[in-house]
Amino acid sequence: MRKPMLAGNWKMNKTRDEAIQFVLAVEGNLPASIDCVVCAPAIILRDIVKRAETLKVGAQNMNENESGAYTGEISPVMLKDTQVEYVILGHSERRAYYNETNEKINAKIKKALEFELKPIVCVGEVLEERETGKTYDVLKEQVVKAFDGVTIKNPADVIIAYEPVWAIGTGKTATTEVAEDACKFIRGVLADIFGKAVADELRILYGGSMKPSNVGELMSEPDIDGGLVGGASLKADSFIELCTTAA
Ligand code: G2H
Repeated sequence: MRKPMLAGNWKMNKTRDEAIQFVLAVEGNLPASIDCVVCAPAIILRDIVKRAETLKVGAQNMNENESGAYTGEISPVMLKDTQVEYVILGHSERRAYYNETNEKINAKIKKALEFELKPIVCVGEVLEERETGKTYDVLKEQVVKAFDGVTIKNPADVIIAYEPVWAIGTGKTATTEVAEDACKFIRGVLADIFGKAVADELRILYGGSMKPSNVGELMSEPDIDGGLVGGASLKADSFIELCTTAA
């Protein structure tokens, strides 16, 4: 059985005080039957980890090197030292604005697993790819290249997020059918790589304008195990509602 997950991706939002207020407001109000995670800006991770009890904590990115001359970057050693559990890798905003390639994301996944950080690996097509019928080719290429040479010891520790880029922050959620079809396809690709038994244990999240009003319907689909939520995860009451509805 796959444990559902609701992961908030705060992106470049929240000061330290705002984050602490959020943690204090959600603690005690989260369901135990799912993994409730916030992926916060690196500079406030330690403050969140210190106060989080049932809430789990993740970073939003990680450099694939352990140390060195990489100005402005955060290494897996540093994330480990901060005691975060998860790290988002390959988010479409990083692919689009910071030129992250499938090869780079592959190196990051390998390094995260080496340091026992649980990767949340994002894949998804842009609007033009969907409109020209290339969605499944793009998803297959992203998944195959991201996991090239990756060994999965514990499938519960590797998460894939399907985020159609045209649905991110636009208010346009993919229909439940479109989201399920893509997640099912991704699970099939993962089965080709790792075998069906492993693929059946890997969690696949949907992301893209997920909110309390649509999380229930999306998660009722067999291949959608949770959500990676941006905008609707920023307010404590909305995050609590997302988590309780997802549970
Ligand atoms: C997609 C998602 C969170 P939002 O990026 O990863 O953001 O829910 O705001 O569309």
